Amino acid sequence: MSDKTFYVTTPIYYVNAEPHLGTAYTTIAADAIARYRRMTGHDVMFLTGLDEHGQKIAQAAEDNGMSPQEWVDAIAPKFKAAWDMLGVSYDDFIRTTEPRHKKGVQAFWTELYDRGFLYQGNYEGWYCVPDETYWTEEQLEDGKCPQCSRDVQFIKEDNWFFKLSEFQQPLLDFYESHPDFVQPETRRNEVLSFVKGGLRDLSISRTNFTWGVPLPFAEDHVTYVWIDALLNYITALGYGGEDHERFDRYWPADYNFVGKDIIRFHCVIWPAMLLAAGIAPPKSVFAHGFLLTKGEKMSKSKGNAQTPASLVERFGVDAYRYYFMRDVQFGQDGSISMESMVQRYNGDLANDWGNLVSRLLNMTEKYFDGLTPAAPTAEPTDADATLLAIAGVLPEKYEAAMVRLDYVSALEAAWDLIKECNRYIETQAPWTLAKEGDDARLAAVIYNTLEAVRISALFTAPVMPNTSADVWTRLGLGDITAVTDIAAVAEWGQLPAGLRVSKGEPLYPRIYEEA
Ligand code: ME8
Repeated sequence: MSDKTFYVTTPIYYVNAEPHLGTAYTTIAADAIARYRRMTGHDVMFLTGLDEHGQKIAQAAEDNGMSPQEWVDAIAPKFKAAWDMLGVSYDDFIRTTEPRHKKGVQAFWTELYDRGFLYQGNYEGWYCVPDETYWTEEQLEDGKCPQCSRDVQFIKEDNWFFKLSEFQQPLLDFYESHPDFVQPETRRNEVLSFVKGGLRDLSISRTNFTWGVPLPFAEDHVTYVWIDALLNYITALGYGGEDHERFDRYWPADYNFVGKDIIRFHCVIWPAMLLAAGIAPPKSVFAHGFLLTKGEKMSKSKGNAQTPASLVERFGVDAYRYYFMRDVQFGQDGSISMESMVQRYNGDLANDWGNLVSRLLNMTEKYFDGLTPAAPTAEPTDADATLLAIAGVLPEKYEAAMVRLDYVSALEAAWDLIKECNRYIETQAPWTLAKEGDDARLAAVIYNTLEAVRISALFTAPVMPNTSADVWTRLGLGDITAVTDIAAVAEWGQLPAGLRVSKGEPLYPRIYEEA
């Protein structure tokens, strides 16, 4: 096992409804970096899962005439099926109703209790069930939830509290000494000004319903669902259980990926909880933006959410993944539309990538009986040198983009090579070389383009794993998912001679219909 570890997580999604484009977006982004890190030789742990407790879920179950457990058991497979359909290569899938999680939550409470960070008090204030968030009277806007504008409930309960207010300075010190903790920069500023504004103690238990993890020292209280949920990132690794080998190995996480809607939980409450328990916070919380359709946040509650399945049916899995990673800058809001999806598909995928592979394999079939020619021995021409140079800088450019989670630039770097391949074929015109009987140059041109396509497939693999595996198979190469040193495998000249290539169906048949 590699000693370089990489641990990335998605939020655990509420099981009040089925997965949609927004939740799929975070999950695909996490999948792409997880896949890439496996290709750079990291021992990767990629966690996703479900947030199954709390009032909102209990309510959804009741609305559907089921017990909460029946309800979550009915919805959970839909998430797994959606992620399987989207090629999400998670290493673990946690559900907060699992015994391993409950045990970890209780161990955490015992730790905080022993350390003196919990006390009993009365809570009086407002609560937004859809957001599972407490609000004070002053925070409400026109008497509604300031976040989602929906109705709030007044609650008055005996609760247990976490001394969050004691963590203002420790958090500010932590942000100072860990400048990469909150990403991107704009989010960091938002978090800093929030914490500087002062922190109140946090109610961490509820008594007016039972669908949650009981506090070990007060069994009539169930854990506030957000605390329950945040702990998944460590309970999945065995925190609080007998076997914490995975916890020792992977914690602290490299990234908690979240949407910008939930940064206060992840960048304020979460690190404070961990500091209180004597556990290191994650190295980084990366907050991405919202997918907007016609200028509005797409969400389950607004009813403007589409299912990933409907788009996958139309465009295919890899095109789906490509579109969201290529068209929306990770960290910023991005508008998505059917028009731009069709455009990306036809332009980048059908024309640039799919067409290149088809033409090239056709020519290999036609001119070389479907066998890869040998690497050229003649001096490279200027055109060859340009192609080689672009292939040569790709690993570094790609890595530089991926350490910033800049998927757009990473894909652009891969496309620099794909586009150059197309230019190269046009300018070198293998069909003319064939006509003129210049066999040596023809072999050189075909070899070089095949080699560049082999390399392009490596760097498109994290986002488009199926197509890349397919391209490698068509080239007669082995299993691309077995690559653990992408930079070494991408070194020029490794395509063997005499491999049998196969043409196959077009990778991305053009879409003609109107958006
Ligand atoms: O908040 N654009 O779960 P959730 C982009 N259970 N991403 C979006 C999106 C949009 N329009 N809509 C949703 C929860 N998301 C808690 C999390 S974690 C310890 C507990 C994504 O089902 C985004 O990642 O409401 C957001 O953070 C997440 O879905 C919220 O999912």
